[in-house]
Amino acid sequence: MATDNYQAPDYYLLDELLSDEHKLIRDSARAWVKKEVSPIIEEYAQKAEFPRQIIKGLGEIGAFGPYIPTEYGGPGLDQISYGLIMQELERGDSGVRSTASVQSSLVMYPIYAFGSEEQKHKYLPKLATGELMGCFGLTEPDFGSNPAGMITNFKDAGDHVILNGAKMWISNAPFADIAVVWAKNEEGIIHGLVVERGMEGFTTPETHGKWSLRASATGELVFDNVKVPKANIFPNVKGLKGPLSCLNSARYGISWGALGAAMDCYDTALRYSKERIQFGKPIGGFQLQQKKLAEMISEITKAQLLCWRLGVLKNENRATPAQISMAKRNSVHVAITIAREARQMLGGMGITGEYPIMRHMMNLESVITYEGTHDIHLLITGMDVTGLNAFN
Ligand code: TGC
Ligand code: FAD
Repeated sequence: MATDNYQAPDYYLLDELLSDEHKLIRDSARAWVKKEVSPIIEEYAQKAEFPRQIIKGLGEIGAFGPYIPTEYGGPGLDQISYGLIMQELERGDSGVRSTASVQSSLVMYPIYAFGSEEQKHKYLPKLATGELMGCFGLTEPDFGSNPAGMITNFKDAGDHVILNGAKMWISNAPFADIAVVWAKNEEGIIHGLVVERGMEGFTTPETHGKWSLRASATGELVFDNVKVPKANIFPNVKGLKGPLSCLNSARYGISWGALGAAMDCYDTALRYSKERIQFGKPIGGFQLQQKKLAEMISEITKAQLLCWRLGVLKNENRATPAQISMAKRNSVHVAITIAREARQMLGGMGITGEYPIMRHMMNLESVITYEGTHDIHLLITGMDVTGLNAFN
């Protein structure tokens, strides 16, 4: 990839809405991405491999469980800090943000919110540094948008349970040390449990052939009569609201993250438009190209405001799941639209790995699908405003 000259767009001076601490955290994450992610990410995406050497650094910049309290080894930051870190990571690559999102919102959050004190002390400090890595198993081959139908189940066997079933499309699965798994008990009630690598009958085959999120490792979780101690079951939650609560946190982070990818595409296209000469002048001087850039910065600015406001509400514990759905859907739509337009602005160069745009564009095809598809989030908003359920 060409040198990383990224300059973050801030058209409405939104930095003035951030505290000094927010800016410090954001700038540290930005500098870390420039140093540790930008130089290597194209190579890892091309070879479809997650760069595991960045795990330690992710822990050091506070990207694992940013809002988990210090008493459990987390950085104890607020929700805007969490959002800003996700924005910077996804500016580098959606796959890097994915790894941090899963670790933070889908593994550390449920252990923190629903786990026993013993579970929290056992796992959270090591997850915060990256000494342990986790994954989250909700989706199954036949139940994606409709996780309530899941088949994965466990049966009581004294001091442990016997877990059977399979999860697919699981980020971080191929290298995770632990998996937060959602499964039904004998009464058909969903519970969460921590399954550890090495438990007999638990395997994590890797998913190959992805054209998207290539620098993130994806796999299956297969449970063949796995003996899981009862001490690994979360005592404080049951039902689908358990996994859906984790998704609220992850979707919030994605709202900021996808904007990071959009900002990188805009910045790249803006710089290119001033340097690339056709018909005797920079292409940025043509009205058609200015229309694209003007629309990009307008959409980025609106989405930045939406995310910031959502962060304020989340800090006050007032953000609703439907508000989070709106922001996730909007940010990803804005980002994928900008990536497609920005790619065209670079002409043939836009399809090469010299620039990050095509990689962002392909990554965003996953981001618009996972954590609830574009359609599912629209239906959540529709249900919220009408009071009528269009899912079933
Ligand atoms: P429904 O009957 O509406 O609700 C069941 C129970 O859950 C409660 N609930 C929520 N609780 C917390 N947060 C939310 N967002 C919630 N939404 C619903 C609800 O109040 C109810 O509670 P209770 O006490 O009455 O039982 O459920 P439904 O079966 O009709 O489904 C609703 C629907 C379609 C919105 C939901 O299933 C959904 O969001 N589907 C999308 C699935 C999804 O997003 N999967 C993501 C998998 S993980 C992933 O993609 C990780 S990618 C990681 C990365 O790399 O970044
Ligand atoms: P389906 O649910 O089969 O949907 C297919 C199409 O039908 C979609 O367009 C959808 O919008 C539409 N549709 C479905 N229901 C309705 C309806 N009621 N009305 C209108 N349209 C509808 N899952 C995890 O649990 N953990 C992970 O870590 C994880 N990581 C992922 C990483 C990647 C790279 C990808 C691609 C996915 C990941 N997922 C993960 C799974 C992801 O959450 C699912 O792919 C997603 O929820 C959609 O499920 P599905 O693929 O089965 O699509």
